[in-house]
Amino acid sequence: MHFLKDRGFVHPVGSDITPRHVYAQRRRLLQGVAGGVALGALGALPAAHAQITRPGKLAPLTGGRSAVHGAVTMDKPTPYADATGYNNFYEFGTDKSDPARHAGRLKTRPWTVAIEGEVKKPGTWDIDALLKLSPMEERVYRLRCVEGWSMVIPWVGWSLAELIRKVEPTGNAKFVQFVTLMDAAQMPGLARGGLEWPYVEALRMDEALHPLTLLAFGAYGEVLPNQNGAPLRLVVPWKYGFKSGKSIVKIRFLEKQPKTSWEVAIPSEYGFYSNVNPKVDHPRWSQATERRIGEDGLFAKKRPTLMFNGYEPQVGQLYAGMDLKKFY
Ligand SMILES: Nc1nc2c(c(=O)[nH]1)N[C@H]1C(S)=C(S)[C@@H](COP(=O)(O)O)O[C@H]1N2
Ligand SMILES: [Mo]
Repeated sequence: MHFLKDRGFVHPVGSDITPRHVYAQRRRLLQGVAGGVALGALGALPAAHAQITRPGKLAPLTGGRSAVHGAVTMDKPTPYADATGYNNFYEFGTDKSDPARHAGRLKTRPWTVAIEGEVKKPGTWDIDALLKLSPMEERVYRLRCVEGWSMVIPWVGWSLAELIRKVEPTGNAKFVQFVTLMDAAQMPGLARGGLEWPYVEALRMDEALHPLTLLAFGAYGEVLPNQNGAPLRLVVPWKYGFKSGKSIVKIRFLEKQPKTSWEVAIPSEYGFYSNVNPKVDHPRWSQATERRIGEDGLFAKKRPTLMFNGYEPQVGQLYAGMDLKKFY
């Protein structure tokens, strides 16, 4: 029970997690408080929910407790400065500090997301309409980069499944592709090449529909910092970080498995699935352990990487019978 050793952070425990309908009811009650009802009469919100302090840098965007199984890890959240200062967002440069330095120029309004392909309701969503599609939830997920480091980030968003159901995929839709912004005027990294732009990623339909697959609009109780993928990005917690495309502009429903940017760039190293798997080495390094960002003091031990990044109980059955060495 390593989490008991963490200091200064009260970890949520399973019995603390308020089901979403209870939370929603409580929130409605709180909204009614303006009418004069004493707040004390309603009882306090669960303590753990208040543990993530808003950095106070961007517009607030809070979420209720998620009822999705496994949506709140017990691990201590990564300090905001690390989560927003050490990033991969190649459109802004390949150095870990480039996104924080250059993404400030990204314009996140107006912003639209096009829904295309095998759906009964294609169309274009304005970001502000999308924000209201489903109640925001806070999900504290581990994010494990294929490079061997990891973070724990309190995201704010809702399950991608909510949007998928709304646009009604046809029977031909087997894959969901995410196309991210490609704008050389705002993104200095595009000129350098390296990857195929726009950055594209994709999931199998059942992966996309899994309740843990999150469309995130915020983090740390505020709207997403640009360097983390504002105004919306995907977060697939059991896959390597690169599956979680930032600054999405298009979601396409496809019959055939599409190629992803990393597959195209380095086919010998990156496959379509890219599930976190400590037993499958990257061709150039081991994936058995990881360094938790924010814990990298002189004596910080590396952590063992967990199968499916620790989400095996929730997602393992999606891959039952698949050879995970072949489908890496
Ligand atoms: N559009 C885009 N999305 C992207 C990337 C990128 O370069 N461009 N990098 C990916 C990689 S490799 C990782 S590890 C995560 C990092 O997310 P974070 O910076 O919010 O931790 O974003 C992913 N999404
Ligand atoms: Mo990554």
